[in-house]
Amino acid sequence: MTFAQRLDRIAGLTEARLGLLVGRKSEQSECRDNEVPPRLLGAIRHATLGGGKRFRPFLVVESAALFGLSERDALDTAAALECVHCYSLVHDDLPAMDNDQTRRGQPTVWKAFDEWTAILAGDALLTLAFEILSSPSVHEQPDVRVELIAGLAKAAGSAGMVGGQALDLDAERLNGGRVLSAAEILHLQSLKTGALIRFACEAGVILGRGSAEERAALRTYGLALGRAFQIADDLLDAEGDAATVGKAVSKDAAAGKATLVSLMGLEEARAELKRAEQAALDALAPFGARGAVLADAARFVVRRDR
Ligand code: GRG
Repeated sequence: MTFAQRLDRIAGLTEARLGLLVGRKSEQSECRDNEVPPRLLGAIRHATLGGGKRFRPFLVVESAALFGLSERDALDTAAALECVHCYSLVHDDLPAMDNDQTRRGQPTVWKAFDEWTAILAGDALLTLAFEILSSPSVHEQPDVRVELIAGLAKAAGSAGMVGGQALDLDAERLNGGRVLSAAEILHLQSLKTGALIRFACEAGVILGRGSAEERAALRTYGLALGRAFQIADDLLDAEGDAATVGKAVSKDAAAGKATLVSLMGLEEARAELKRAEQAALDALAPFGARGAVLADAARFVVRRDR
């Protein structure tokens, strides 16, 4: 199977599992009672289904595969993480944040529904993630489930993704035009984008009960991958095509957003992207040939056009 086929396959599995986990109208679903208000349920389904690369679920499944776990063994953890990612996109698109109209080639949730429903759909997805992780379907051992819950909470919270989003918006709106340094930009991006990507890689070690050394290696890989992912995202914003990317482009410069592209220009940002790719590849050395799929994932991040 090629890398693209593997990514597609895991995206399909994630989509199907999420479809069940978030609930369906007038049907008994596996993990929810049947009392989700229909309009809210519609917004939750709009936010989670029918699009997205499912790159974080892919990382969960493939990092777990390093320890001999099947796709099925890792899928609910992958789906829980994707719920958190989807919530973050829904909230990021709100008028008070990025004020975006299009996401994954569709109207954003607040455009398709309204602002309060988008806020509530995001809240519901964030809490659903932890409901999923508490279920024995994630792992039979409670201590593994608790470690996943704690790890995801930390990665998503105020010292992780939410903290990075706060630093990003403060820099854009409160800093009185002060230009952030490269170190400050990399720090905020390592939280905003990197924390969830890093956790996706660590989740496989937690599920597979890997050693401290293996965890450290995947953590280093995840951090470098997250950095590469964000730089590639900034390059796509500067150079990409909106129809292919699935959302508006050229927004960062217009908003005065602090990115490596705005600070250093395209060429230096591309060089930094290559350095991050190499750091990710180097971190996989302890896994030898077993790390080939994750190595392909790093190459994919650097070359992606969406
Ligand atoms: C609102 C708490 C909160 C956080 C928002 C995720 C995020 C933080 C902001 C999104 C803005 C953005 C464009 C960040 C850059 C990297 C990123 C997370 C891109 C979107 O992820 P993809 O490319 O999206 O994996 P798909 O649609 O493929 O899932």
